[in-house]
Amino acid sequence: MKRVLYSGNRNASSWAFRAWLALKEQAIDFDEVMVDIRRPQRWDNLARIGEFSPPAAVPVLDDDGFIIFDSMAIMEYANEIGNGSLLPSDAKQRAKARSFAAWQHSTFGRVCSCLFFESAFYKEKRALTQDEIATLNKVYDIWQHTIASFSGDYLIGDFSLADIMLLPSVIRFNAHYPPDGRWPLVQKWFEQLQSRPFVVEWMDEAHSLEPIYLPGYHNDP
Ligand SMILES: N[C@@H](CCC(=O)N[C@@H](CS)C(=O)NCC(=O)O)C(=O)O
Repeated sequence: MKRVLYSGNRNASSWAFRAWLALKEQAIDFDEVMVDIRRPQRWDNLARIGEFSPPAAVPVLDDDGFIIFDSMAIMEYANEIGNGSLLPSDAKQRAKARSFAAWQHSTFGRVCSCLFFESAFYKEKRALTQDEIATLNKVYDIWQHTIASFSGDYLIGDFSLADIMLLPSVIRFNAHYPPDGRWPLVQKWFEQLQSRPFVVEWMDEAHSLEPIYLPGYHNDP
């Protein structure tokens, strides 16, 4: 029995981070193959992934020859073969956790899209525009309200797939515009999330790497 996660660079692959973290949090054994997704080797490396996984992207989980692709599917699978604790037992709460996870998986990347995951590791961060600040204020309001309505330490009560899905956004936003005292529950949530041991493990490695500079950060918007 061999389980292999094809993952990506710690300071670039936010989708691999999510799959990796869900597996780790569920104490599931796996080996990891790091796929270098930096340009220009990215294209050859991902083409090799495409030989066994249709989207030719990471993450991919090879579970004893059975291929599961896409971060969301791997996270759900980790929860199902683990102890199931990453989704709330209450149906409405579970639906809300899935709502936030699905939003991140579909269109939430458009929120301050120039603050990509890689930029969280840049030595010099740029100042945000007024539009970006207004957008993040709204996002922090939504998160504050959501945390308050479930009265737990995480977004939807206990630690869940919603937290894992949102974590890379938490990291990129926090690196540029940490929540202040207007959002005390968001501040606490950010601290709790970022101090989880496996998150610290990934982030320590990410910070030790040479930053990956991408166009569009300093010029935009
Ligand atoms: N929806 C996919 C997105 C995966 C994805 O975009 N992965 C990036 C690396 S973090 C990648 O491999 N991209 C390849 C490409 O865009 O061609 C998932 O959730 O796993």
